[in-house]
Amino acid sequence: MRIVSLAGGIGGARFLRGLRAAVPDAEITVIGNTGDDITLFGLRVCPDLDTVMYTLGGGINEEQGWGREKESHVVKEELAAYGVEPQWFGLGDRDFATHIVRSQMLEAGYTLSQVTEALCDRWQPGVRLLPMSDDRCETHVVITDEQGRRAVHFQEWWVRLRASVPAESIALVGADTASPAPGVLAAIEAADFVILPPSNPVVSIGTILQIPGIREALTGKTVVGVSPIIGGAPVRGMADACLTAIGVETSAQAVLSLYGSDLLDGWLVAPEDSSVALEGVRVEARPLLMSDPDATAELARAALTLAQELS
Ligand code: GDP
Ligand code: FO1
Ligand code: CA
Ligand code: CA
Repeated sequence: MRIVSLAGGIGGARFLRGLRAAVPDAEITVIGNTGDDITLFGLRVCPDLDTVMYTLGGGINEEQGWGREKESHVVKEELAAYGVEPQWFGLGDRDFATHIVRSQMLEAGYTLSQVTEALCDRWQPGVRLLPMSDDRCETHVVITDEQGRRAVHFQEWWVRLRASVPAESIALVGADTASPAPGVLAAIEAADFVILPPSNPVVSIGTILQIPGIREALTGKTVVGVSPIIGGAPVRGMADACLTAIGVETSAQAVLSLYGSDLLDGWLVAPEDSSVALEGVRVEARPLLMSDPDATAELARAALTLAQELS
């Protein structure tokens, strides 16, 4: 069985862990969001790729959901002692090593796909992890604060401002000229079906869908999505602030309509959202909380079963 999944960070990674457990023999290709990527201290940081890699590779900080377990922060403290900015982004020592390897390889001329493959050689995530694109495209958010109206990097809005300032708009800078990374379109083409985990519909899945060619490639496939919104609120994170920025209500219904029936064939919602409907899409209610590995594998199995029924 060949499965393609698009993924952001925490929601995507946790779902994928359940999917891998549900179908250990399947060939799973993950197309990861790189819109969150940022260069800090001269190093390239790819939060969502790393979250997937560490989560599936057994190195994630489980409570936090991102970064490494058993982490220390000596380098961060030393950088702060020099007054080096930004001090609002918390890179740990173990995590720094990943960014050093990545940056060294990028500097030597390797593509992000090649670097990701090399990093995954160590972590053995059990899936093929591909960045959505090897081209640099980063999510920016237009805000108005005491410095006036300006665009800031997504990480500055998300981490420094904790999405407390309304996002007036969200844009993926560089998307127009970006291409899908090698293997992305071929994996979609070869897939038996495509599963959208409960990742952020705007800054994770929505970002990947903006890379020219990806959405079009998905149209011909059987695609099943899992709602990240339960009973009018995101399970965690600030997806509501992102949805508001693009004029979409925070509900399983509105996210379904946003994706649309040209993309989705099936949509899993929580029992409290069972009235959700859209012509051309089979909607089913299932427990959507990824509270433990068993519940997550059960959710993945439900998505798979629906995809198999629809394909
Ligand atoms: P991020 O990049 O770290 O923000 O992670 P993703 O984009 O992959 O996923 C974030 C989304 O996951 C949020 O909108 C959450 O609502 C959703 N999410 C987190 N945990 C759960 C869960 O247990 N069940 C469901 N259905 N959604 C979840
Ligand atoms: N999220 C935070 O809220 N604060 C941080 O200091 C922070 C550091 C960080 C370092 C590496 C990494 O891979 C992720 C990190 N994140 C941090 C998460 C990151 O901002 C994610 O992109 C967002 O949570 C949304 O996906
Ligand atoms: Ca993310
Ligand atoms: Ca379809």
